[in-house]
Amino acid sequence: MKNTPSTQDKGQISKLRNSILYELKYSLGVTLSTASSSDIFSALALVVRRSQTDDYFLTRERHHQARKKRIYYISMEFLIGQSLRNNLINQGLMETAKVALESLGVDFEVIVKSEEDAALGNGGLGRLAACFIDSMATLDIAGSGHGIKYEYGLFHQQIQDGQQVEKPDDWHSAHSPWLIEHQSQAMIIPLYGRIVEVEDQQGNYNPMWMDWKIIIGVPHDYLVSGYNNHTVNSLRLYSACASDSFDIHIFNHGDYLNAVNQKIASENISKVLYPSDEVLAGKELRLTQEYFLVACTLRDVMHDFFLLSNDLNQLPEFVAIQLNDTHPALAIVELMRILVDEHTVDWDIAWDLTQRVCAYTNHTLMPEALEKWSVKLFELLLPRHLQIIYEINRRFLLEIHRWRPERADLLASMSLIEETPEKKVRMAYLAIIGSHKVNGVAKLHSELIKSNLVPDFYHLMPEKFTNQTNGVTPRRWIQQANPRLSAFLDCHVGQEWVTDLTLLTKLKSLANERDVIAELAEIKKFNKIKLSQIITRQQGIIINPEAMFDCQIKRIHEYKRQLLNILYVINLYLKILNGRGAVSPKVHIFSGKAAPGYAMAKLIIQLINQVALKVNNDPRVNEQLKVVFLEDYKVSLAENIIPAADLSEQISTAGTEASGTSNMKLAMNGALTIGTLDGANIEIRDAVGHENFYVFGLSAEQIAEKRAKGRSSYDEYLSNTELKETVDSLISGVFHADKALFSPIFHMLVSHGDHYFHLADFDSYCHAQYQALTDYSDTYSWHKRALNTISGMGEFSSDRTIRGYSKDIWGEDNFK
Ligand code: 26W
Repeated sequence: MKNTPSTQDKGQISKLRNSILYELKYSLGVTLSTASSSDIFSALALVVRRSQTDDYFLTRERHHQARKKRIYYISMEFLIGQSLRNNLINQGLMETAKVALESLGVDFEVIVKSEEDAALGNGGLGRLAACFIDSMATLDIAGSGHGIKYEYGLFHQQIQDGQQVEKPDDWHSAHSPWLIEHQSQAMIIPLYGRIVEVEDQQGNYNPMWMDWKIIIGVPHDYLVSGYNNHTVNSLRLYSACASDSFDIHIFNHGDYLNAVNQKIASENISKVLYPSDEVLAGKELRLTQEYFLVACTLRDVMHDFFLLSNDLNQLPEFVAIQLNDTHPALAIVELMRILVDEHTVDWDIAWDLTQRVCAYTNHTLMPEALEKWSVKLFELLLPRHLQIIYEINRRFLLEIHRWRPERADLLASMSLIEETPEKKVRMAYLAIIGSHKVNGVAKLHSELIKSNLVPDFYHLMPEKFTNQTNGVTPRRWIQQANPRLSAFLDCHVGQEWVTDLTLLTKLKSLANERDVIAELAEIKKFNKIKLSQIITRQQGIIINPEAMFDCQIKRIHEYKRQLLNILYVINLYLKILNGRGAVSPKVHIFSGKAAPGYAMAKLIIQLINQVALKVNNDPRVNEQLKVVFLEDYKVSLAENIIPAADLSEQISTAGTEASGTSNMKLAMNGALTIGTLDGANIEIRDAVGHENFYVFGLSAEQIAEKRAKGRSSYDEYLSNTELKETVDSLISGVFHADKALFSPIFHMLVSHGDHYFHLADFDSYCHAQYQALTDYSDTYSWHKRALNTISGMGEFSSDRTIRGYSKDIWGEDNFK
C-alpha cells in the first residue's frame, strides 16, 4: 500500500515540481509539453544541483572554520557512471522526485535511464576513486577528488560479427548539468622551455625555467553528496583550453603576452581518456595530461592552504595528497618546485614537507603497467622537473650508499633513473621515496609489493609500507543497484546498514528462517528476470531465469582469465553433446572491454562470441547452457548485472589481481564466488565463510615456484585428455569456419608457455564449477548461503577503507 504524503511532503513535492518547470523554461528554454526526456533529466539534475550547492558552501565554511585537514585525491580516472539516482538518494530527495515527476505525467525510470554514464575511467582504479569520494563525503571528511574533464570518456564498445568495435564516447560534458565551470579560476600551466642557470642576489644557485609555452586549465566542479548528512564535497575536473580561444583579459599583462605568443594546441590535452589500463607506449600526450592534472591540482592545494596559514611548515597539518597509482606522481616534483623555486624553501625542509604531505597507492603488480617515462621526453616537456628529479635521485643514492656501502649494485637497481636500454624515470620509485606511506589494495597484494615488487625499498624504509584493502560504496552497489535487497536489509537489520555495513552480520541469525530465505530468493529471481529482459532486448536471446547466472564482468585481460571461463564452457558443451552433460541449467554472462590495441584480449572476446553463437543455436544443449556477451560494459550496466548474479567469477592467476572490486559488489548482492586465492578474494573468503566460496587453482607461491623452475605447457596440454579435446576445438573449425582464426590463442596456450596458467588450473577449475552447479540445484541451501555471504560482507564497504586511510595515512584528526 502506498503511503499518502503528509502536508509537509506535499509542500516539498509541489516545490520540486515547480522548480523542475522553472528550470525547463528558464535554463533549457522548453515547456513540459515540448521537453524531451533528456530535457527533463537536465531540469531535475539542475534542481538537485541547487540543493547540493547550498550544502556545498555550508560544508566548505564548516570545514574551514574547524581548520580541518584537506585531502586531495588525485586520479587520472574517475569512473562515476550515472549520477541522478545517487544524488537524489544522498540528498534525501528520491521519493519527492518520483512523486513530483509522476504528477507531471513523467515516468521517473525513463528519466533516470536517459542519463549518459560519465565514463572517465577504464576499470577498477577509476571506479575505486568514485567510491572513495562518495565515502569521504559520507564520513564528512574534507576531501576532494581531482581529475581531468575528458571530452571523450572510455570508448563505447559495439560487437560486430563477434568482434569489438570502438566508438567514441562523446558524453557532451559541455552540457552536463552536474558540472559547474569556473572560468574565473582558470590557471596558467607552463610546459616545454629551457633552464637558465643563474644565481640569486645571495649567490645561491637559482635556475630559471624560461621560454615555456602555456596551457590554460579551467576547473569544473562536480558536487559529491554524502549520504543523508548535508556534507557536500567536490570532484574537481580540469579541462585544458587553448589560449587563443580563451578570455585572456583576465590575466595580467605579462601572462597575456606569453599566452598569445606561445600558444599551443592545448585543448587536445583533455580531449580523450587513454583507453588502456595496463600498457601505454610512452606517449607525450599522456605525460602532458599527467602533469597538467598535477599542476592544476597543486595550484588549488596552495590556494586552499594559504586561506588557512601563511606558514609553509604547517603544510602537512592541513594538506594530504593521495596519489592514485603513479599517474599523478609528478605531484611530488611539482610540490618541490613550488616550495623551492617559488617560495625559496630550503631543499631539505621542502623534501620533508613533501614526503609528509604525499602518499602513494599501488594498484598493480604487472610489470608492464609500471610507468617509466623517457628522460628525453622529460627534458623536452618539463626540463625543470627533470632537474629536480635528478637532485632527488642524487641525494637518494647517497642515502643508499650510507645504508649499504658494500652493495654498489643497489645504486643502479634502486635509482630513479633506469639507464638501459634507454634512460627512463621510474615513476613507482619516485612515488615511493616522495611519500610517507605506500599502500597496496589487499593484504596479499601489500605483501607482494614488499616481497616481490620493491623488496629493497621495503628493507630501506619498512615503516612506509601498509595495506588498505579496497571497498565499494554500499550506496551505489546495494541501495541504488538493488532496491529490493535494500528494502530487505532495512527490514531485517535496520536502515543504519547504509552507513554501517558491519550491521549485515545481523543476518546470520536469520539463516534458518525459511520465509526470510524465500524472500531473498524472490529478490534474486526478480533481478534475474529484469536482466533476462535486458539480454533479450539487446541480443534476442531467451534466458531461463531459473538457470544459474554465472557472471564475469571486468576488463578483458589475459591475467583475469576470461579464457579459462570460456574453455570450461567449451568443455561443458562438448560433454553435453557426449551425453555427460550439465547438472542443472546455467547461463555464462560475460561483459567487459578490451584495450583497443590489445589483440589477444580482442580475440578472446571474439572467441566468447563465437562460442555463444554456436551454443545458443544448438538445440541439443539449449535448455542447459547459454552464453551471453553483453556489449558496452559500464557502471550502469554493472548495476543491472550484479544484483542478478548467482555465481561470481574471480579467477585471475594467483598473484596478479591486486584486489578486484567486482568480487565485493557481487558478493554483497548475494552471489557466491568461484575464485583463486588472489587479491581481496582471500579476505572475502575468510569473511563469508569457506563453505560459500569455491576456491580452486594454484596459490601465488606455487605459481611463483613454477615460474622459477620453468615448465612446459605442452606437457600440461597432453596430460589431460578432456583439456586437450577442449583446446583442440579452438582450431578444429567448430567455432569458426576459419580454422586459423583462434590459432593465436591455441599457440599461446600450448606452444608459447601459457603465461597465465590456464592449463595448469583447468582441472581444478572444472571441479569447482561442477561442485557449484551441483550445489545450485539445492535451491534452499543455495539461498541460505547467499544470505550468509551477504552477512559477511560488512567490512568491504569503502567507508571502512576510507577510515583506514584517514587513520593510518592522513592522520586521525580528519574526523574532528
Ligand atoms: C599505464 C596505464 C595504466 C592505467 C591504469 C596502468 C595501470 C592502471 C591500473 C593500475 C589498472 C587498474 O585499474 N588496476 C586495478 O585497480 C583496482 C583498484 O585498486 C584493483 O581492484 C584491481 O585489482 C586492479 O587491477
